[in-house]
Formats: sequence, C-alpha cells, structure tokens
Amino acid sequence: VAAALLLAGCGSGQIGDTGGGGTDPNNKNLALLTGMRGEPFYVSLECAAKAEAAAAGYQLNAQAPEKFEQAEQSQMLTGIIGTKPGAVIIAPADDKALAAPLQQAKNNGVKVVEVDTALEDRSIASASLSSSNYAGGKLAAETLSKLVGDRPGSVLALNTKAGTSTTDERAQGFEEEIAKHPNLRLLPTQYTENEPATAAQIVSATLAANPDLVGVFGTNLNTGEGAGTALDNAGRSGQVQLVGFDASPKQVEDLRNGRVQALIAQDPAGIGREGVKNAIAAIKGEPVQRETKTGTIAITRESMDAQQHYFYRSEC
Ligand code: T6T
Repeated sequence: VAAALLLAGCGSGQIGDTGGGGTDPNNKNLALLTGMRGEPFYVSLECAAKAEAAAAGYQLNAQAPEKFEQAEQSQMLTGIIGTKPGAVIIAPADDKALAAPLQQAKNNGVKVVEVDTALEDRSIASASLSSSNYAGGKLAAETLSKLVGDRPGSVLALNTKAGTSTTDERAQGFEEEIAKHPNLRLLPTQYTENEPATAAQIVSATLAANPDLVGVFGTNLNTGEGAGTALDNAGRSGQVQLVGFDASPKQVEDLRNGRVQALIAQDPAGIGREGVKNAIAAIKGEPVQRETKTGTIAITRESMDAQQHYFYRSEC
C-alpha cells in the first residue's frame, strides 16, 4: 500500500550530491529527528524508518521535540551532531531557522536528508522526501467543493505555523483550487500555531462572524482535530463540511462519527522508509534522487472501511 502511494507520487529534479564530503562511508549510525514526539504521522514515519534501518544493518537514533518547535529541535540537532552519525534524517520545524545548524552538520561530514518538511535553502540536504503537498491541498479543495455541492458560502483554511513548508504548500494548493469555484468565497487563511485549542477558537469566531460558512480545511492533524471540536460544540457538525489532512486514530474516529467528512491521508511509512534508504546511499557516496514526492489520497466515511491500510499508527 505504501508502495502504491509511492508509485502514485513521482521522483523529480536532479540527482542530489553524491560525494563523500568528509563522511565516513562505513558509518552505520543514523539519526532521525522528526517534528513532534508521539504524534501519529511522525510515529508512523519513525516505525517504518526503524524497520528499514534494522533490515539494512544500521543503528537509528530517533528523537523528536515535545512540540513542533524550532528552538527545541535546533538544540536536539546540536546534540545529535556531537554523536557523529553518518546522516541525520530530519523534518525541519522551520524552513529557515534550521538552515544554520543543518549547514553545520553538513560541514561536520553528516549527510542531511529531509523527510516531510524541507528547508527553503535547497543546497544543504542531499535528498528530500515528502508528500506532494501542493497537490494534496488541491485534492482537499476538490473534495470539499464536492461535499458542499452547489451551496454558496464561505470557506476557511487553517494553516499551522508560517514557515512550515508542508502546510504552507497545502494551503496554497487549496486556495488556488477553491478560486476556481465561484460559489465558494475563500476567507483569509488563519494560523493556529499547531494548537488544536487555537484552531477551535478560530473556527468558533469564524462561525459567529460568517453565518454562511459551508466548509473548513484543516491543513494537518492538529488543526483538523481542533476544528472538529468547535463545529461539534456549535452543533454544526455535518452542516459545515470539514476536510482534514492526515489520518490519525482520532481523525479516523471523527470521520466515522460524522465530525469530519473527509481526510487527505499521506504515506508517512513510505517517506520514512525511503528517507533511510536515501540516507544510506548518501553516506556511501552513491547517487541519490534530490526530490521524491509521495502521493496523497482522499478518504470519506463511505470509502474508509476499504482504506484502513492508510490509517496512521500511534505506536510501532
Ligand atoms: O501533517 C503532518 C506533517 O506532514 C506536517 O508537516 C506537520 O503536521 C503533521 O505532522 C500532522 O500533525
């Protein structure tokens, strides 16, 4: 299944940097630094990365900050560089702030592989693996417009933190696709700082100010969960169509109980597995694909029973 989504995605761009660049080609230690501890998207990515590393005979030291927060993540990265892994596989929590410490890792002979999120500066990492997030945002808009039907009304997108490459691309894809639907009026995209409670507050305020609200898009797990709570509290679940991104156990439950009408699922396991493969190739000085994009898929209540293999896990 992961393979199916990977096939649905595509590799693009040129071959990344291949040189040893001070990296010991026999180094068998990998570090994985994801975006947030215990969060099902990253847990699913980490489980697959661990399995892949073990199968290849590599050690994988997996860490994550408590919150999706660049300061804590930068600090952890500094500690990781000190352990001299052959490569660090990272989901940078900010597309600019992590550039300096990752450049430092590279200067110290540690290969950098981005998974999920990426830096704006494309010169630092050897390879990047992520969902086709722009296409995922467009898919969310297409799915939402079908759910809304011909009803005219306003639509809201909830982004997380500015500078998160993935959700920025999703919001952009969503906005551009919604613009093609004249019956839907796109409200200014709002930022939740990746806090479900903030997402809930924004949706409650938007409902009060825009009685014609017909749809909400939560660009990730946390925003969607918060939006679901607000719509439920207002007694508007199912009237205002909610499309979420990701497929955590809680989101799947919300889809089943009618709080959410559709989810756009990613392939975190595929991203984790390919991240490890690319890191090993980079350490060995073998050619790696600079950009690999994996697919996303829409899941609705009607289709969910046949799509359980896309659901994320909360432990390995
Ligand atoms: O949506 C995922 C991930 O792709 C994104 O970069 C950050 O949020 C999640 O981890 C879900 O919470």
